[in-house]
Amino acid sequence: MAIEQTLVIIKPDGLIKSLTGNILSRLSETKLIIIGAKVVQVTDKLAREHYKHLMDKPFFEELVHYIMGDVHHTHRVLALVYQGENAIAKVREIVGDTNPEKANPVSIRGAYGRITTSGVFENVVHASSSPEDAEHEIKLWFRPAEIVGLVYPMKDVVMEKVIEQEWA
Ligand code: IDP
Ligand code: MG
Repeated sequence: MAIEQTLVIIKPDGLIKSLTGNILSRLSETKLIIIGAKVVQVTDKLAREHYKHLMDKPFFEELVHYIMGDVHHTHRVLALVYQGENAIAKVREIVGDTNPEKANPVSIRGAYGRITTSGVFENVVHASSSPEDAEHEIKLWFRPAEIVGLVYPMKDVVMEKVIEQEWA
């Protein structure tokens, strides 16, 4: 069985419902290890890139607002990278089906997700669904230095005139 990485995002509804600890406990059942974790304020650009496979869906604009936190008035999500054998399927199993009404009731989405009247599935967590998606998503959400260990090939880039923020 291959060692895989997978991206998990605790979406704004997961945070606002105080489900963070519960979700992390459920995911720890997999015995996978966390190799990256951070709180992210999702930009419009990141939201559209992350969900670009759904660009043509009628719920796309609402989905962008949802992941950005506009709907739940909390502009943050918790992004995590899990690593281990068969990580993608193991996490998807605990996370459950995309549609919370169809998801196994003991899965995270089955237990805590809901369908809004406007039709978006507020399903509490994101989890990558294939090795290709996982690689694309992890590279989109994390920089190499934010991940522990060599996960994907890296390259050195010489920066000139980079302005970064420091504590004042
Ligand atoms: P996934 O999150 O299970 O991988 P995707 O098809 O990648 O499912 O969809 C991304 C997100 O878009 C879902 O988690 C859900 O929030 C929302 N979504 C997907 N399909 C629908 C739908 O048919 N109606 C409403 N919302 C949807
Ligand atoms: Mg998906």
